[in-house]
Formats: sequence, structure tokens, C-alpha cells
Amino acid sequence: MKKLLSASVMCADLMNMKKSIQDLEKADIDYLHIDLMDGSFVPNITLGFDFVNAVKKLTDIPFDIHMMVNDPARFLDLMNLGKDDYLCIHYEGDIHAQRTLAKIREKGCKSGLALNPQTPVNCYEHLLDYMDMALVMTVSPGFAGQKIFAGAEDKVRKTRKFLDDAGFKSIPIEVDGNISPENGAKLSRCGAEIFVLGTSSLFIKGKDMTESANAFRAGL
Ligand code: S6P
Ligand code: MG
Repeated sequence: MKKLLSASVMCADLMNMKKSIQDLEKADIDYLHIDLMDGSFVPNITLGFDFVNAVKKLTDIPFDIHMMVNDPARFLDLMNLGKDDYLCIHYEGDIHAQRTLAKIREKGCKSGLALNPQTPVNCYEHLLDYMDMALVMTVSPGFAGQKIFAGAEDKVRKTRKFLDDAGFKSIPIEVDGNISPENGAKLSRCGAEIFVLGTSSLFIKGKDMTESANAFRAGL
């Protein structure tokens, strides 16, 4: 399957969002990864729902929304999204994850389910019929600039096997957190297909985004 790049918008120059989006379009980035937080599920707040709707008017790049919030269902209707956009919730933040994943599809979007580093892979088991993507967090969520957790490669390998053995070969694995070119290449060999690029690879002061994105792709 084609490997895809998803740019972590919280790592872009927030004061020059239009220019950042133009640079990402030029770099032929496949998705805009937009991190939404509530200050409760994770100890941080950066981007919000109005921001999502404002950026939607600026670009045709599909969105990959990562909701690091408790009880995500209460926010779904605040965002104007389309059929090519992913809306990803956390297993740990939703005791009704099955219903929320179904609602995301009813809304016409693609559904994703994220697991924190310590959450076992088999938590996906009864939800596979409702998922269009599996997000394997490679850091504990909430902040950019962290270090990948020790078991990340093993987790991605296990997740790929789990999905394949259950008959869900078509569900792609996304990885998020410290995805440097080196870590991306390792995780790609373990079965990752969508790579969230933040401060470790794409948003580096003084470095051209197109060159960084091309170098990342070439290393996979
Ligand atoms: C925060 C969020 C991530 C970060 C991304 C930053 O947990 O979910 O999407 O924005 O990980 O990338 P990096 O390379 O700074 O870790
Ligand atoms: Mg994220």
C-alpha cells in the first residue's frame, strides 16, 4: 500500500497559517494532521474546532483529525468535514467508542481509533468493523517534541499482525510521535502506512519542507 504523509499542523507557524498550508501543498503532503485537545484527556490545549473549520476553507488537502479529548462524541457536529477526512478518537477517552465510531461514519467521514503506548493491541478486537484506520501512538499524547517509546516497533508489528489475522488487511496503521526519518523507516518496515510528521522531520527551522518531505519519502 502507498505510504502517506500527514503533517502535524500544531507544529507549523501558527501566526502564518496560510503560508504554512501553501508550503504543505507544495510539498505534496497527503493529510493535515490536526490535534485537538481538551486539557483533560491530555494536559494541553492547542487547536480548536473553529480552527478546523477555518483551515478547511483554505485547502483541499484532506484532514486527519486526532481528538485527544474525553467523550469525543459531544464535539463531532462542531466540525464541517467531508468523505476524505479522517476523524480519530481515543479508545481511552470514550467508554462508548463503538457508538462514536459509527457516528463518525454516519457523519460521512472516515473513522480512526487511537491507542496510547500502554494500551494493549487487542483493545481493537470488537471495534474493527467500525474502523477505517488504526492510530498507534508512538509517544504519550499531548505534546510535540517527545521521544518515541521503547516498545513502538513491537507495537506496530503486533498491530499489523492483529489486523491481518482478523481479516482487516485494508485498515492502515498511522504512527504519531517522534517520527523522524530514521524512526519512520523502521516503523514502515513494521507495517506503518501513514506517518505524522512534526518537529522530528518536517517542521525544522531553516529547512525547506518540500526537501524534508521528499527525503522522508525516499527513506521509507
Ligand atoms: C501530540 C500530537 C502529535 C504531535 C506530533 C509532533 O501528542 O498528537 O500529533 O503533534 O507528534 O511530532 P514530533 O515529531 O514533534 O513528535
Ligand atoms: Mg496527533
